[in-house]
This record gives sequence, C-alpha cells and structure tokens, in this order.
Amino acid sequence: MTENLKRLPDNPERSARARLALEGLSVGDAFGQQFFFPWIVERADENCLPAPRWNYTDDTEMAIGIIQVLEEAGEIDQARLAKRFAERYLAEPDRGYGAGAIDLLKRMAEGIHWTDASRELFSGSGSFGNGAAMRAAPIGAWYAGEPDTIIHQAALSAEVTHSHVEGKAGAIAVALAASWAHEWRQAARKPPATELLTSTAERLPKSEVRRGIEQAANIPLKTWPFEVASELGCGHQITAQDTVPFCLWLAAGQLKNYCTAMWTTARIGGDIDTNCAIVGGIVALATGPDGVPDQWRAHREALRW
Ligand code: F2R
Ligand code: MG
Repeated sequence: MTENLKRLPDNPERSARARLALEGLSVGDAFGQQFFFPWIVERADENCLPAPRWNYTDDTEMAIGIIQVLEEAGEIDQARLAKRFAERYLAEPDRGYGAGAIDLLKRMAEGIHWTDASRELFSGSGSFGNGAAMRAAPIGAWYAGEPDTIIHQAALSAEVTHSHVEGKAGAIAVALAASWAHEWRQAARKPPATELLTSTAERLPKSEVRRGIEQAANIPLKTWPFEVASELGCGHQITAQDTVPFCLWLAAGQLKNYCTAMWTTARIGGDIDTNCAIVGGIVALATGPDGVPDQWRAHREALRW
C-alpha cells in the first residue's frame, strides 16, 4: 500500500478492508445484543445460534457513518462525520445509544457546533464512554500499516463525540489493533499474538486505557477469560478504560476463529454488544472474509447505508 493512495476517496482496497472490519463489527454487535435477552441466553450455544433476525445497534450505525465519510472524503472530515452521526441518529434514534451520546447528537442535530457539544458533555470533561472505540476498527482497516496516520485519524474520529483523552485513547487502540490484525494475516511469519497488545500500548497517549492494555499484555492468553474480566473490567461501566483492554486481550487470544471469539466474548457478559463489536471488527481482519460465516451474516439484519 503506497502512502500517496491515502487521500484518494475512490480506493477500492481501503474500502474493502474497512467493509470487512464493518462486517465483523456489525455481525458481532448484532450477535452480542441477543445475549441481553434471558430466553435467548438460556438456549443458545455453538450448536444453536440465536434465531434471526439479529438487530444491530448504535455501534454499527456509527461505524457505517465512519465508512461513509472515509469513502466520500478519503479521510476523517470531522464536520462531515458530525453531520452523518446526527442524521443517522435522527433517522433511527432507537438503536440503543449511550445517554451522553443521545444528548450530544440531539444538540448537534439542533445546529449546535460539534466542537461545543462534544466538549460540554459531562460537565465539560468530555465523554470517556466506549462509543468512540466501538466504531474504530474500520479506521485501522482503511489505513492499515500506517500507524501514525491511524493515530491521527482515529483521534479525529473520536473527538467529534468523545473529547476526553480516555475516549480518544480507546478509539486509537482499537484502530491500531485492527491494523495489526490485518498485517498479521498478511505476514508469512506470524508475530506472536501478544504483540497486538504491546505494539498498541506503546503508541497510545498516557491514559488508563494504555495502562490497562499494558496490564493485559502481561496476562497469558490461555487464562480463564472470566478471571481476566474481573481484573481488567469488561464494559459494565460502558467506558473506554473498562472495555478496551479486555476486548484487545480477547481478540489477541482468538485471532484464528471468529465464531469462538464471539461466543467467548458474549459469555463473559458486561457490555456485550460493544465487546463483540470491538472483538469482531479486529478478528475479522485477522481471519479474512471467510472467517465470518454466511449463516451469521444472514442472521444479522441488512445494513442500512
Ligand atoms: N449505552 C448503551 N446501552 C445502554 C442504553 C440502552 C438504551 N437506553 C436503549 O436500550 O435504548 N449502549 C451504547 O452505549 C455505549 C457507548 O456509549 P457512548 O457513545 O460512549 O456514550 P456516553 O454516554 O458518552 O458514555 C457512556 C457512559 O460512560 C460514562 N461516562 C462517559 N464519560 C464520562 C465522564 N466524563 N464522566 C463520568 N462518566 C462518564 C457514563 O456513564 C456514560 O453514560 C455502548 O455500549 C453502546 O452500545
Ligand atoms: Mg450498542
């Protein structure tokens, strides 16, 4: 991939990678969301998938918005992204958006500039929810192999809704991990999976997210995931700090099998749709398109562009 292709809006290779990340993310989001229904949890296992239709949530809505902007503008144009997010929210407000996100998107739709709306959230500290991370895998896929650009573009994408450093760090971490997964798939000699964690952490701004990923890198990938969830958090707080380190640890341990990654993630609990979206977006880039089974894709509702 040459650097001079970066800004061209019409870039089929970048687009195909971003859409593969979206496929993993959206199927994961819709699959994970099923596990909030107790009657589904009771029955579902590897031999009995939750019955269709699997509706997707805000994670997928916002990831589609990101790809639309990348395909139109060739980069994260923040004004365009804010407009897309607000339009998509108004068209379908019941996709399970976070409380701060609803407040923000309503204000943006009313014409308040995104910079003010985003900075004013949570009494002026900005959001550190996991919402910027949940939609970031397509950015890492689009700019795969260009870590400096990924850091810049993922931060731009986060800032529109998550101006807090932790919110931005979560988005950068997921985008870097997605790029790493793509490169891992391409590599003739595969680097060890823990490198997903170490190479991501070393590029992050000083933050709780970074500290959590450094901690995750020291936990053997064969450890019982419930134990790791209790150590790192698994999204019960809906924040980047409480979500991203565990999701990256799960993805590193399940690079070869999308379905196993999804079942493992869903069974842990926590923020299940978002955990599955983050892990799914990364792992799909490691497995390639064949990793996400046709049956799973068919169970997810059709994506509305
Ligand atoms: N939130 C949900 N699901 C529960 C809501 C369901 C919904 N009512 C329905 O069923 O219709 N899911 C989605 O939210 C998460 C992404 O959240 P996002 O976009 O980051 O939102 P928000 O509100 O900005 O942040 C989430 C929470 O984090 C805490 N928080 C963030 N910044 C904070 C700060 N500066 N100070 C203190 N707390 C902060 C708050 O508790 C926020 O509510 C995903 O799970 C997505 O699927
Ligand atoms: Mg959601």
